[in-house]
Amino acid sequence: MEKFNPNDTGLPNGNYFALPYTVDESEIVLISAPWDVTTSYRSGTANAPIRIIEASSQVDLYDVDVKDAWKIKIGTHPYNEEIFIESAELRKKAEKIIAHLENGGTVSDPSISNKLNLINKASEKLNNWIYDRAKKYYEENKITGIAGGEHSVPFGLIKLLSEKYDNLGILHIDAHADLRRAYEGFEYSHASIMYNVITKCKNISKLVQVGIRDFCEAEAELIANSDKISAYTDFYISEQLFSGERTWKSLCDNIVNDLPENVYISFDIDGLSPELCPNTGTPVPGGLSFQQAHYLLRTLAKSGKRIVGFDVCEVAPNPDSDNDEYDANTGARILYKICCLTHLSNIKSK
Ligand SMILES: [Mn+2]
Repeated sequence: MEKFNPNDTGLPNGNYFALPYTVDESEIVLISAPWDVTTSYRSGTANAPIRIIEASSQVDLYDVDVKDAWKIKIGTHPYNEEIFIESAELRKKAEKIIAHLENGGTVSDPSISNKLNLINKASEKLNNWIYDRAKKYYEENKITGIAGGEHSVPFGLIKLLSEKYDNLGILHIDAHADLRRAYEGFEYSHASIMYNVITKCKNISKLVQVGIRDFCEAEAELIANSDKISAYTDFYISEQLFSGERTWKSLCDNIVNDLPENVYISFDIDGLSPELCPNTGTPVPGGLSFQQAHYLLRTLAKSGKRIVGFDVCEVAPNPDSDNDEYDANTGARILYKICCLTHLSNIKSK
């Protein structure tokens, strides 16, 4: 610790941001979830945690909102290689299921339903693993963040927090609504995370979605008919800004006002403009700029509301691409900003 110099480039040590803190002494613990089983379009996000760890050693630790931000004790839960290996094996089965469905098959065909069962069970096991790890950390008054992996991975953490807090709100930044019911037969699909959260977790008082721009009729109906969901779609946001009706500040104030006191941030990297995450699983034109996302997160942290947990998902470095480092770089910077703001919001609300 005496040797740590926040002005140097970080020396890779296997920890996020190359920070020197142990998990025991940390106030925030990051759990890696290298899981990529149900992504439908382009895979690769299982590589993200390791690649974000690598890229994060290049992130400067100065933060405009937190003095001496490098002193925030951010710890790294030991990387669990077994998750990565199991994910790779299940991914092959998932690809067979997806191909079968694309060729007109159904989920109830016997060869398929067996594979589906296996995947749904394994997803549950992962959810429980994260739930148990995070539970221990919250008992020690630590906050947990998850680095995905596909967007199904935070379910266990959100479930835990929905039991811990009477009214939990979710700030969900994403290109997709993720409100599909068991997409392609996968009960814990990346495209179903918020459907599962809304239907299976208690005490979720509000889901506030920002940047969504690619969703189906049934999801639009669910949003329209649920008083728990507020959606600030990409169309709505850009219309308000282009017409001069609203400023980004006034939209961010509204978004934050819609949330209760305790807030979980679920950040799908594809909520950002795809130039910032060119290799993500399902990139969609449009989306938030990096600065808009920053401003929104800062507005939340300074509002007096408390960030109680978070995830950053769907970062998808792709070794075959020549710009793949950029995805991990963006992911690392978003993750660091959320860590800093989590710290800030918890000091403020004390
Ligand atoms: Mn998502």
